[in-house]
Amino acid sequence: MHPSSRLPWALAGVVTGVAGLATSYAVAMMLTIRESPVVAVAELVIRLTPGAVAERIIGVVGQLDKPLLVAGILVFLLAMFTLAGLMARTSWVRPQLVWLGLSAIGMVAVLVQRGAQAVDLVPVLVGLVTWVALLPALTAPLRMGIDHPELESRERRVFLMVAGVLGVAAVGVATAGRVVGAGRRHVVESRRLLRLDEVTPPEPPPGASIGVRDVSPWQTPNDDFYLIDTAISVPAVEPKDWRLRIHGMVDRELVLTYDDLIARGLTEAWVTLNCVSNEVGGGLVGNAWWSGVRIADLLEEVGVRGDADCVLQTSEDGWTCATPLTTLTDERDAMLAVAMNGRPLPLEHGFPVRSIVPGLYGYVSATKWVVDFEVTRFGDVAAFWTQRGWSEQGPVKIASRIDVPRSGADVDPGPLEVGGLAWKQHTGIAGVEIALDGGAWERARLAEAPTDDTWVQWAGTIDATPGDHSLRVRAIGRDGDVQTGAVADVVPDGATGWHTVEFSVRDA
Ligand SMILES: Nc1nc2c(c(=O)[nH]1)N[C@H]1C(S)=C(S)[C@@H](COP(=O)(O)O)O[C@H]1N2
Ligand SMILES: [Mo]
Repeated sequence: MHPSSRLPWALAGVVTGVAGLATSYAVAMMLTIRESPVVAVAELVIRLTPGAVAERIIGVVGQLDKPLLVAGILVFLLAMFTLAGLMARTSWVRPQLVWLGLSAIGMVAVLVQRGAQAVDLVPVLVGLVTWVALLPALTAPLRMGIDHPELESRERRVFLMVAGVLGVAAVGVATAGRVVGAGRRHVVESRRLLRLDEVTPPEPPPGASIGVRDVSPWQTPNDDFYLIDTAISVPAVEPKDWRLRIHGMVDRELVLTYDDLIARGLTEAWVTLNCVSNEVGGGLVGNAWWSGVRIADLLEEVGVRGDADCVLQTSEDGWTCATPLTTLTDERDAMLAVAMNGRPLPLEHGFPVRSIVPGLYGYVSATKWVVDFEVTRFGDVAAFWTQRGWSEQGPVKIASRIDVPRSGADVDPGPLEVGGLAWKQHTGIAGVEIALDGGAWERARLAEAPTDDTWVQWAGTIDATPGDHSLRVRAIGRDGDVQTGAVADVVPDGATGWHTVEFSVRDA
């Protein structure tokens, strides 16, 4: 047999494979199961990846990590589909083993998800049936061609026609499923129609801006706010379906609906949120006007037992974090936020409800799509990132950043306005100092911050003389803490070190 005849067999495998993905995707969408099996597998891979490895990968590919992972899985699938098609030339059984193997991976991935139900297996089974039934049907004309060489070219035309029709049908089925499911679009619509009467629009305090061009704005717009989470597809939670269960070491368990929550009245505050994975000088930090319900009041309502020391928070997609009780019950107004910068939470920032706790990194506090509060003890639980080598406790470390000049900038000689931001939430910033070319620390000017829970802009003027220079910054907390220059990695509890930028001054 001439080698070119392999091609249609490979094509048959790919068309069958894609058709099976399409039917399983369509069924998942129609049953409004949150994820297709492929996405479930991607989430399983994320769960199984050791924290340090994940961190390094994110360091290299940045926010592209998830699209790359899904793309990688699809490439792997295409290879397996091709293999199954080629196997079908000589064996009836072996391609079925490929389909069974792939389905088994899909089933495991679906079943280990939080709150998995038997119905979640349906999309995988539909995909499997599609695969098993379609490949023999599709390859029948090719087999005819082998058995009756005189018919080969005719059979091949038949095959190509059938494959083409199936390919189009697969796309059609997937699209139809999307249209029928449309769960996410409903939530987008619910969010658009949602009226939160008590939410007031953000008004940054007049003194918050230092007035230096290109320093990041004191208020971070929602669209520019960094995004960090392990969810491949953004959970779509309708406010009317949302519940928060508060249970564990409490006197009276409580299940709140969205309306129950809002009925308790809103508190509002500027709070800066940052990620423990933020590198020195990095952008995984933002400041927003949050509106929500005080967690302290809710915990008082349920009656927390004396020997509890944390709340294990769980999100709709099964992510967890453990937050110290003291930070949820003291005067800092930790909240279940429903609005961000005066608008209902964007879906990707946790709609309809997320936690915000001033003074803690997001990974131990800021649960998006939060659905469960278990009052418990640190000794009895292990949260998502803690299981992966990050610290149990995550108070934010003092930090400062230079926004102007940018690293590598070319500037004119003369007086140069420099500036940036500094933060140590729930302690506050007392001062910022800058040093040019490793010289003495000089005091920078500080803008105003409404509370100790936000970052503060700073600025300074330096004398820029022609040549290459470096500028570094450090902050001093209201508690007297001077930001250390000792370099520490983001793992296990946040980076330290002075942000330094290199820049050049042109000749006069
Ligand atoms: N459900 C869920 N909530 C989560 C996370 C997550 O992976 N899943 N990541 C946390 C981390 S590590 C951070 S830094 C903040 C980021 O919040 P943002 O994406 O709104 O900026 O969310 C926290 N809440
Ligand atoms: Mo984070």
